[in-house]
Amino acid sequence: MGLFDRLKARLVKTRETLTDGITGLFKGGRPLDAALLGELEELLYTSDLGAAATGVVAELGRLAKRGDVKDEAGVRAALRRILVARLDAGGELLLPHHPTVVLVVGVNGSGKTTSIAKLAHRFVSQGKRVMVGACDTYRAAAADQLEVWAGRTGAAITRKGEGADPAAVAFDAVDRAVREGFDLVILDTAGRLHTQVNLMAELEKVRRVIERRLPGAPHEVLLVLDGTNGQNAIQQARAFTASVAVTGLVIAKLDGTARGGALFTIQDALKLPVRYIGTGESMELLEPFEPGAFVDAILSN
Ligand SMILES: Nc1nc2c(ncn2[C@@H]2O[C@H](COP(=O)(O)OP(=O)(O)OP(=O)(O)O)[C@@H](O)[C@H]2O)c(=O)[nH]1
Ligand SMILES: [Mg+2]
Repeated sequence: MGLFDRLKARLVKTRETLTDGITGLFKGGRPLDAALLGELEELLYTSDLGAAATGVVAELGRLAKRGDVKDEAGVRAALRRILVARLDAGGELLLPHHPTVVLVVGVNGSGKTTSIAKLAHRFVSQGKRVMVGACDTYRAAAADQLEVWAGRTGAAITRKGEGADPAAVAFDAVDRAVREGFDLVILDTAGRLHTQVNLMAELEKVRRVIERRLPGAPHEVLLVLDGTNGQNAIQQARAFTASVAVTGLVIAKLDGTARGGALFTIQDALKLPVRYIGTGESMELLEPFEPGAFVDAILSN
């Protein structure tokens, strides 16, 4: 199965809602008029496009008025173009620094540790020297989970005991990576809610300590969002962007959700590029985000 087929297979729920919905709208040779556009807007809402749905349909309406879009095929093609243009892909992580330091943050259970394992796998497979740092020191099991992944992927790990200062782990990991010549350091952090003020402040401290050891680092702060959370992810994400300078998004668990459309609202609201999407639990199931492929996967029939 190629990458596109896999993505299609994983986004089946979102696609079924959208494509079957569009087919349904034009059933019986209905003309493309205001009523149909209104129903299309509702359909986009249902697919969790949220506020983005209005803008998308307004644009379609303008095209229809000018006669540039006339029928179902035209609507599908125009919708594809409009949706692709609304997405911002961050592209594959580049590793311009040695080491490049990536801090990973997000709410509880969003998919941080799994996404880190996937990233480690990806870059180890490319021959890079990768280290993961277990800055989630609240549960011993968290570092154990990361260590299992490190073993499977061939990444090195820096960890300390339960209850250690997360910033101290970050410092040690970066320090060791600098001295031992690693290409990439990925730091796992404990999940936290945006309402937990102390924990949000802790992220800032982790960041400061990293920078003290390696000026310019962390080079990337990735916020991992749970794709099944849909619109809720936005509120959570805002707090993270306010506390720590998030540079990009990873949307995990896009498989098996009818809410793939939330990606449009998330991008609209946060203005942050999506670097990767997670489409399953195993370590190969992370894809660099490609707007064209993504829209095709939720729209093609
Ligand atoms: N289906 C699916 N499951 C995923 C994906 N990414 C993560 N998961 C699952 O989501 C659950 C939580 O993942 P973790 O990586 O442990 O999440 P976390 O953000 O590190 O959680 P905390 O450290 O507790 O905050 C696990 O059961 C993962 O297998 C994905 O892309 N698809
Ligand atoms: Mg975790």
